[in-house]
Amino acid sequence: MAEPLVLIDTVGAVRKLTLNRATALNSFTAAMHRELRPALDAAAEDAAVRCVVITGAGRGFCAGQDLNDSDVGSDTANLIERVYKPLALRIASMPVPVIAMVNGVAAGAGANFALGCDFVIAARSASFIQAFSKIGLIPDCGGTWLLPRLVGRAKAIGLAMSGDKLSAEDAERMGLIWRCVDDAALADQTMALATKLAAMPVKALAATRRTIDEAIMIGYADALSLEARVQQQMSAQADFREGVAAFLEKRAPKFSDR
Ligand code: T3D
Repeated sequence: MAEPLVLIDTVGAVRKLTLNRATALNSFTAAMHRELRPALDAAAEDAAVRCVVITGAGRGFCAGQDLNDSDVGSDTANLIERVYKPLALRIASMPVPVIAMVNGVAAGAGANFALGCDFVIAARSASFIQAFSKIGLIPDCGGTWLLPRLVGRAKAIGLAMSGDKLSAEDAERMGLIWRCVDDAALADQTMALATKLAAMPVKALAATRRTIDEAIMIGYADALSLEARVQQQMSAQADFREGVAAFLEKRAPKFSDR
């Protein structure tokens, strides 16, 4: 039987998805997308999952679209509408925090797939490449939206036009990613963060992501009103009552909403 193209592991409340095409640096094929989307949907639907970690097998994270796949260049708008847009939106709408554990090179759509996650933790030896310009394309999988928001227009244009490799250290310094850590510490530090997030009120964490993303696009007064509406919803959840009760009773909270 062929090996799965996405390995699925569960450790406590953390679901780990590993892109598994190491010989091609885990570049995306139609077949891999057919496994990845259902794996993300299953994690979203499983009430026991409270954090998702995505990583790559072997020495790479993901080299973007597999340039050998039959999909390439035939009907690109259709490919993006059918595959990359739903993938980016799936990550952005996950009901729990998502961490990209970037173990090696992340290029093209693979880089932007990682950058769309809530946290990017990268090994010191990893790198990020907006490889699109080298083959006459523009950043996709959310890159044109994400890059200027993460690092500002000047750096976004520089990264996207040059297609230069950015080290994990520089990515952290630039504010493109959350953390760069020693290679040997990557798995442990990622799992420590994932376990911590999984024990937090994840419904509020997902609402935090949604509200920040929306607030970026609206005026100050509208953002304040949006905060009022979302906070109203959050304060009606069991997690809020539990958080306040735990604080007052000087005990650790036990959150359960999703
Ligand atoms: O129509 C559309 O396609 C629109 C959609 C676009 C979305 C996109 O993601 S476009 C961007 C696609 N990705 C790239 O252009 C990156 C291509 N890869 C590279 O530039 C380099 O591989 C890296 C800089 C990422 C890593 O370089 P290096 O020297 O560490 O590794 P390598 O030797 O180049 O790659 C190792 C193997 O992976 C190699 O196979 P081999 O020779 O050992 O059999 C290489 O061909 C394969 N590989 C790497 N990236 C891809 C790939 N095979 C297919 N597609 C890839 N994207």
